[in-house]
Amino acid sequence: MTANARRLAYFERWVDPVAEEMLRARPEIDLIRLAYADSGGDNAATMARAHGYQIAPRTELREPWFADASLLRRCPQLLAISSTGAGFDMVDVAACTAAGVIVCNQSGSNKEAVAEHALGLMLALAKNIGATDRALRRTAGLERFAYTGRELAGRTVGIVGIGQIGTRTAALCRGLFGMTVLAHDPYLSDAEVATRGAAKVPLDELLARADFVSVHCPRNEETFGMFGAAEFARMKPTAYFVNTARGGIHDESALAAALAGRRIAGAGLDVFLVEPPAPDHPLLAFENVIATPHIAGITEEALRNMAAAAAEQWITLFAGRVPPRLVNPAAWPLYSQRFEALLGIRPDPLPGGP
Ligand code: OXD
Repeated sequence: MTANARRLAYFERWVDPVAEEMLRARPEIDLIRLAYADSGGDNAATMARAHGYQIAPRTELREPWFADASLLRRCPQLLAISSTGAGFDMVDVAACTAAGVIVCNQSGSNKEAVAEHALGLMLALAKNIGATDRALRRTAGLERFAYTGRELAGRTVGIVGIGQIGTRTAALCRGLFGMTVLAHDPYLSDAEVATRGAAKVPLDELLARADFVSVHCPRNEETFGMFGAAEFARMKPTAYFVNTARGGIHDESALAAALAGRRIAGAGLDVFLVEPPAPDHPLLAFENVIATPHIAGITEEALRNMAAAAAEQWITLFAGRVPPRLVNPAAWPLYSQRFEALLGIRPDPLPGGP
């Protein structure tokens, strides 16, 4: 270990051991594994001295280790927080920016996995794969014509949030099935959305035209509860709703009401407000719902990609360079001062940034 060691803490395990291998090979990094079970003062003391925190996904993360204002007060040496995957909804980004703590994610590392899963849910819904699989296991002499499916070819998909995963989903839908791809993304111009393979439309138009609505935006203050009764009412009664992004973006009671009232044809859900959902969750009672337990982004390939990307990013940022997936560039000036005070070198300036 060198002087001015960079202390990087994480709980329990990385999603793939490649990260530990990469980080343990770096003499300047002191990689510290914590266990939730050691809930006494040890975790608190270690976290109070940590410069970096590799935070677990919301589903696995335990209190009091969410990255909120309270954690930032308890960890005065913290310089950076990095998420497992693309999502960082367990981090209070505004509080981090105010405290001069940078937030990084691993966006792009699991885009193939999630896009393929979204497509899998669309196919499973349109062809009644989940419903017939369940029915076959409990019913003899099943009447197959009761489960006539539909094809994806030539249909319209509406992508909500066309970042890396949305772009890959668009490419699969277009390339494999010749689907028309619409996208709603308030942060991108018509031209940028076009380069990502979709026609930019307002959300209302997307809902009215799409045969499949596929959600790929982050969960934040703007998107929490974005799909409620009014949005489901705008969808076609033959259309399917698919969410592989985050629970909470759709209102679960409103979705259950839309399904019960046959206002939409079905839903494919990889994400829930509380995960994993209880077996008696109301949405799991619908035959036209196909559900998975937030596994879209965790293929073997994606787990390795995410772990390696995170480790590489820690090595970059601890060397004082700009990390490639910086979420809050506004934190950079204060972060740079704090980094220099704690670790003795001034990080590089942000290209074109504050
Ligand atoms: C992610 C996820 O955040 O898969 O990338 O949930």
